[in-house]
This record gives sequence, structure tokens and C-alpha cells, in this order.
Amino acid sequence: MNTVSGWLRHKTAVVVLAGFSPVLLASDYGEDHAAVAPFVAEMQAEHGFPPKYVKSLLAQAERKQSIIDAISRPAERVRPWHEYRKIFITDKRIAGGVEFWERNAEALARAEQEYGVEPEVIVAIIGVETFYGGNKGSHRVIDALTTLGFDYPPRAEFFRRQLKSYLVLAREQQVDPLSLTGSYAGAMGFPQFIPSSYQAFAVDFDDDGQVDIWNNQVDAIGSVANYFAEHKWKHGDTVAVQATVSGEQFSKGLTIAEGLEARRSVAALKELGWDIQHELADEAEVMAFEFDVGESMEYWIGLHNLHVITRYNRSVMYAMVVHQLADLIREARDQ
Ligand SMILES: [Ca+2]
Repeated sequence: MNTVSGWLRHKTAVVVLAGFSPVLLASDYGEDHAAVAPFVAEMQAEHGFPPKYVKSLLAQAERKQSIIDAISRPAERVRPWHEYRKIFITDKRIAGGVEFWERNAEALARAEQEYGVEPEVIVAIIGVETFYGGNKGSHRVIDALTTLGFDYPPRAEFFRRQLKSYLVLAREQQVDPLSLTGSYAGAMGFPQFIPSSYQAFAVDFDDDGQVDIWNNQVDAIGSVANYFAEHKWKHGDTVAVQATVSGEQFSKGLTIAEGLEARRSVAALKELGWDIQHELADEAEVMAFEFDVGESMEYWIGLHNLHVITRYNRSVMYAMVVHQLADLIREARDQ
């Protein structure tokens, strides 16, 4: 606790025994927090963690009001595409991508060979997520996951599971779970993997025995590539194509502003008035969406690979930013 009022609000007593110095410091996640005992018991039953060890870790975790505030902040108004795009697609981020690629050319080429994911896609993901590692997040992961898992009821179940994954991965990697940092929601390292994604997809791509997405760019590259491969990325496939629309029916039944839910067959879209200048099978299922580009609207068809990018982050604008940034980095590098 950092403040006097925090001390006063807090239930844990500071015990001062006669003749001894203060022996018990207030802890946010000591045994008087109702969520601690069941969690400790589950970690023992499910993963064989000694209760004493888990208790001592939790007792060193801190409840961060800033984390609760960040996650409960009302959703920003949905920015139109042209504003959203400007945040991520900048000359600086394109140049940074070219540099990151140069620095990691060998690993990126190997990732393309082993996982079938183009270098520019991997670079763009790391560029959008953390500006190539420049902004990996400064919250202690233990604080983020404990605060949200124990003191944020709307998402408690999800974050409790992440906290479990996190303690398990720290044990496997022999790293101190009190030392690692990430975003306020516990997303970690260059690729901002949450612990369950780390466990499912992170790889030791430089073969040094550690799966280190926090400090090792080679492992980060292999891990992003593996994530995409596991979600069935198709090397060389078109990601998205522009379309034109005509008539009054083109948006019928499509929540096209959201994009993701608007999966339709090409044949069905044609009937609604979509004209797609790209060879696509009539039965192909695609995403149809519109983007506000300021003065007008653009109409897009997202193909399989765009859907794969949304598996990284469920937003069609996110996926299109990654896709366009990837192309721009590739162009800048080829010049
Ligand atoms: Ca490694």
C-alpha cells in the first residue's frame, strides 16, 4: 500500500509484538483475502505447487487500482478507420519494421521456411503490439493477474486461469514470477502473449533451452510464426481485396461496420450487390466490411488470412492495420 488512506482502509493488521520490531506488513493478497485460500488449494491439487510457496508469492503481489481503472474504463468511442489507421501506420513504424527485419533477417527467413509465415507479417505484428519491443508494458505480471483475478469480478475467472498458467510457465522456465513485466492485462513480451497463449504457442526458436519472449527477439519471431501456423495461415494467400457495391441491398443482413460477424458466401454477397474484382469461388466464406476513410467509404472483402490475423486480436481494423503495415514494410525494404 502506498498511501496512508490505503493503510487505513486495509484490513490486515500491522502486528507489533512487545519487544519486537513490526513483524507483519500489510499485504493485499495475504490469507485474509477470500480468494487466496481456494487458489492456493487449486494450485496444489492441479499443479503440485506447495501451498507455502504460492502463499508467499501472492503475499508479495500488489493490488493496483490503476489496473482496475484501466480495464474498467468505458470503451473508447469506436474510431473510424481513417483515425485508427493513423495511430499505427506511421513512417516511424514502417522504418522501425525495416530495421527490425534487418536485425533479425536470419530468424525471419527461418521462420518463413519452418512455419510458412511471411517475414513482413511477423514484423508487423511485433510492430503493432509493442513497437518492436519498445513498449512491452511495465506492470509486474503477478500484480496484473492477481489484481484482475482476485479483485475484478467481471473477468475474475479468466484472469485466475491466466494466473495459473503464468505460475506454471514461470516454474517451467525457471524464472522468478515476481520479476516479469507486461501490460496491465498480463500480456507479455515482444508479441504480447497472455500466459495461456504463451503455453500453447511460444517456442524456443534459438534453441538455447529457454522460451524467452520477453528479451529474445528470435524466440519472439518463432512464437508469432507458430501462432499463425497453428491458426492455419496460408503462405502467399491474398489477405483482403477491395470491392464496390451498388444498389440499396448491399448491407442487408450484414453488420458490416463490425466486419467480423459478416461472414457470407461470395455468391450471397454478389446477390446483395457486391462486385469483387478478384477470382473467388462462389461458395467461399468471406468477411465483408466497410471502412470510413473520411470523405467516403471503402468496401472490403477479407479472406481466410485476414480471419487468421483476427485470431491474434479480435478486431477487423486491427487485422487490416497489420496487413497494410506488413505490405508497407515489405515495400520499404525492397526499395
Ligand atoms: Ca530461446
